[in-house]
Amino acid sequence: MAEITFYSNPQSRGLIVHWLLEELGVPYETQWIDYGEQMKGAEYLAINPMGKVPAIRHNSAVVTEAAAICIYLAVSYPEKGLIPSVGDPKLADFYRWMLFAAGPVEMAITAHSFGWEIAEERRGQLGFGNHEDTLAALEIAIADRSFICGDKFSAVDVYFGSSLQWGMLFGAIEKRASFEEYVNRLQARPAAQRSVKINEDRVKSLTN
Ligand SMILES: N[C@@H](CCC(=O)N[C@@H](CS)C(=O)NCC(=O)O)C(=O)O
Repeated sequence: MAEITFYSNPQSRGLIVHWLLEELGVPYETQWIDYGEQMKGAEYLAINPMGKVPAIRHNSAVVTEAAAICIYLAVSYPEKGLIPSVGDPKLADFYRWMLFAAGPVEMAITAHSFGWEIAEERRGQLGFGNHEDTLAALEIAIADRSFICGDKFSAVDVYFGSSLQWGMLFGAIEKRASFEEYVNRLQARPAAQRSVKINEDRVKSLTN
């Protein structure tokens, strides 16, 4: 039995974790969870009380939240080189931009997508400040480097890159040249392509 059980739906943020699992190349077993009854049923709520995917079980540990899963898996398999070592200053970039993507970027995308008007004087109270400042920081994170942690791809690129890709796809993040170059570089990775195919095949199998 694989030591990782991965709970996902092919049309979800589970794609982020799926990509990371393919990058790691460790055995995992996927349990597809349908939206609705199954995701909100007692059995799955015992895994994630939010009734949302993705989630993983790794031996006896359960992890939810895509960003937390990315960090957890990268830390759990250090030999795969998907997180800088302790003592390497690049580890600061790893944590900093992972949580920036999970917090302020996610919030900026949500606010934009839902058309939330934010009064100028309330911006200091908001973790993402405003949309423009968030995009400017995103641009700084990937300026003059191939990946967030420099020349070397890591798990933060999986999460950060997915946020950027989806934000642009859904029109919540404008398509700037640096964003597109970075995302194209990531999408060209065989593990990213494999994960997309697995999920597309799953969608096809459900519609046929
Ligand atoms: N903060 C969570 C969000 C997870 C999430 O919202 N997942 C959506 C799919 S992308 C979901 O499961 N929605 C089903 C529902 O809430 O009923 C994460 O980053 O993992």
